[in-house]
Formats: sequence, C-alpha cells, structure tokens
Amino acid sequence: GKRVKGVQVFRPFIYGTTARPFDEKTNPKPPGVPDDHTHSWTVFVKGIDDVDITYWLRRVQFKLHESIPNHVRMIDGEKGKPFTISETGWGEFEITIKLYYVPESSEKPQTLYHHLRLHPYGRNEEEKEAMRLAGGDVISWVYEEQVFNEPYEPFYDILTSG
Ligand code: SLL
Repeated sequence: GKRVKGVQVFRPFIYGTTARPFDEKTNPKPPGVPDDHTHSWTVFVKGIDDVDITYWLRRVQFKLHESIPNHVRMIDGEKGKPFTISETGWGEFEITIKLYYVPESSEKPQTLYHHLRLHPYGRNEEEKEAMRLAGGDVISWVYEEQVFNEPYEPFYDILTSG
C-alpha cells in the first residue's frame, strides 16, 4: 500500500486512573474484598467526552502490579466504550499501558506508563487539601494526542471518515 505523503492525522484521547477510598457511607467495601484493601480504582483509555476511538485503537493491554491476580489483562475495544479495568487494592504502582492499533494502520503497538495514584497529591498542601475536599476521588488523568504520520491510504480513509 501507499502512504499519504506529508500528512499527519491527530486523534486526541485521555488515559489515567481514578481512585476512591473505601468508606462506609460513600464507597462501601464489597463482600469478598480483602481486609487490607483500602481503595477501589479504575484505569482507562478513552476518547474525549467518551467519543468512540475503536476505529483506530483496537485493544489495550494493561499490566498491573504482580501482586494482583491475573495482572496482565487485554481489553478489546467495544464501540463507544472506554478501555477500562476496575480493581481494589492498598498500594500505588506504575501501570504499563500498551496500545494496539487497528490492523489497517500497520502501526506497531505503543507503550505508555502511568502511576496509579491512591492518595491526594499536588505541588503543595493547598492542592492536596483541594483534592480531599473535592469529594474523595483521586484523579490522575493525562490528555494525549495520537499522531499518525503519513498513514497508509486505506487507514487514512478510515481515520477521516470516522
Ligand atoms: C508499594 N511498590 O509497596 C508498591 C506496591 C502493590 C499494590 C503496591 C494488592 C492488590 C491485591 C495491591 O494493592 N498491590 O492484593 O489484589 O506500595
């Protein structure tokens, strides 16, 4: 196939984590969750405003901490839904996120690294306190733009008709 010369296509997306401490009132611990687990959390890759991205992103592999059962998980895209995993635990760690593109792209998988945040963080005490007051969710989200450089013609058609 031929590449579309001199063309770059950008597709925005968001990835990151959202964590919440267990709390009898606001986030009760489900039955069966181990005693030492302090938080529920999710990691995700999704479009801005949940816009569909499965026409260019086919699947995502999340590699979690080895202490978590079945810690390498492959999530296949479902149209219009985020790629996501929900878990419970007690500790922060680095998550490896591997993006697999649709076959028409002929793009190699790309790896991202993201620190799971469970505890309020910030540049100073005020920022941490603002996070505590914001309702308990600890969010760590990254806005990113996927760049497709000189895409193959059939992939360019997919990207621009979506
Ligand atoms: C730490 N280096 O010591 C990190 C490791 C591991 C977190 C954090 C276990 C979950 C499960 C869990 O939360 N591991 O047992 O399913 O802080």
